[in-house]
Amino acid sequence: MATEETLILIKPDGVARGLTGEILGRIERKGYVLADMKLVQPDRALLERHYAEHAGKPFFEPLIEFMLSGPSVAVRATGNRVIEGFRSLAGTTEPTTAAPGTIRGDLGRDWGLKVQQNLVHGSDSPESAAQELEIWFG
Ligand code: DAT
Ligand code: MG
Repeated sequence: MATEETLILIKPDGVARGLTGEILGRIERKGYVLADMKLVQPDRALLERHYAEHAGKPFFEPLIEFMLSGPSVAVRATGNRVIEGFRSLAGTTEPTTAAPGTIRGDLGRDWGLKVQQNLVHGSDSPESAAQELEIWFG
């Protein structure tokens, strides 16, 4: 399998809780390279592009509002099968049931109904990685 790149976000809850170093450390210890990284306060237009696949779903607006609530850390990470590999490190979407050992499983839980506060985002395919890296890094 070829070397890939992916977009990883440490979402506002991860940054606000001081988990940036912990999460970056897990990515690095796995052996992925942090090829580019920045703290970003995204605007609504950027987020609507990023989450376009979820437009119209009931959780879309709360998700956008949450992502606007504070800065995220955007990371361009590279490595062998990093797209699939980072999603494995992150764990499944709901923190309560994400497997222990994963970022979401170890560090997250559901804060009321706020499933969106699940600490991280990772691109889910080479196509979405290319699109999302363009959105966040240009
Ligand atoms: P993932 O982030 O695991 O790729 P996704 O792409 O399906 O999950 O959804 C994007 C984000 O939207 C997710 O990280 C949290 C939020 N979300 C997804 N499903 C949700 C739901 N049923 N209720 C509330 N938020 C949800
Ligand atoms: Mg997704």
